[in-house]
Amino acid sequence: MHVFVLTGAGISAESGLGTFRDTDGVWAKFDPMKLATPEAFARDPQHVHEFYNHRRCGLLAAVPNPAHQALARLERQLVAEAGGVFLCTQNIDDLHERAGSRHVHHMHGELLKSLCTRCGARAPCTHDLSILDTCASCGSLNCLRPDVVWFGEMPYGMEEIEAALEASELFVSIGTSGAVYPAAGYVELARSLGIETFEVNLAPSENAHAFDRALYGPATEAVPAFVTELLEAR
Ligand code: BV8
Ligand code: ZN
Repeated sequence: MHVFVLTGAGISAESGLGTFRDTDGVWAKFDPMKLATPEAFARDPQHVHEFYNHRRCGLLAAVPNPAHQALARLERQLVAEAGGVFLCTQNIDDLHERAGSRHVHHMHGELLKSLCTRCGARAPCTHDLSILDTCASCGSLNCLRPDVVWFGEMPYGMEEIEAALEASELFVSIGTSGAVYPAAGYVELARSLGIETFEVNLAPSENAHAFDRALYGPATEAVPAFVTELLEAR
């Protein structure tokens, strides 16, 4: 069985990482249009660096939760049966990987990587970035940015995502509000392909109507329950 899983900030909420649109979410304190756009970075790069440096510190102190671990268990079981999980995450954290998921696609990039705006080099990044940094590959000064996809920028691996979705028998959306495109459009694409759709979330998302089935509750309870039910039902 091949399952396509889309995750959002809600799966990492109980690991202590903020969501975007909940009342106490990250964007409630910061305006994304002032921080998560290339224009914002061009206008005030150090301010944007400080926003991501703060979130990187938080991530390094966080640990995966039972929801991340349940998806890693699902992947191990299905791979053992010649199936698999295509885990497409909107999140820029590495909690899926630290929980043991092997095939993770970060469509919005990764907070623990830097990207050189001059030569395109990517490098692991667990430290603060600033305008005083130089690129280890090309030596340019003040050219590094977090390797994340900002509003108005093309998400990573769109063709790979759509090919994986077409090859799946089940589409599962976990911990996302369904507010940001193109990720929010994947459930409609799944439906148009005749693929069963399932939502696992704290509360119904903006596109809850598009799902065949749903399970609501905190991810640390709902995701392990969902995985157990899916593995037992086959
Ligand atoms: C694109 C990375 C062109 C950085 C993010 C005007 C100008 C420019 C673009 C647009 C525009 N108008 C519309 C657009 C398109 C735009 C968009 O969709 N805007 C929205 C606001 C309308 N999209 C883009 O710009 C994208 N690129 O369009 O390029 C293109 C596209 C296709 C083809 C060709 C060209 C790029 C978008 C990526 C932006 N980068 N993040 C960073 O992280 O700082 S987006 C950001 O929001 C996050 O990454 C996240 O992925 C995304 C969605 O948030 P969620 O993950 O869903 O989190 P949220 O807080 O919203 O919801 C949390 C959910 O969890 C809730 O439902 C809650 O109930 C639940 N929850 C909470 N606690 C728990 C829980 N569930 C379970 N358990 C819990 N404990
Ligand atoms: Zn460079």
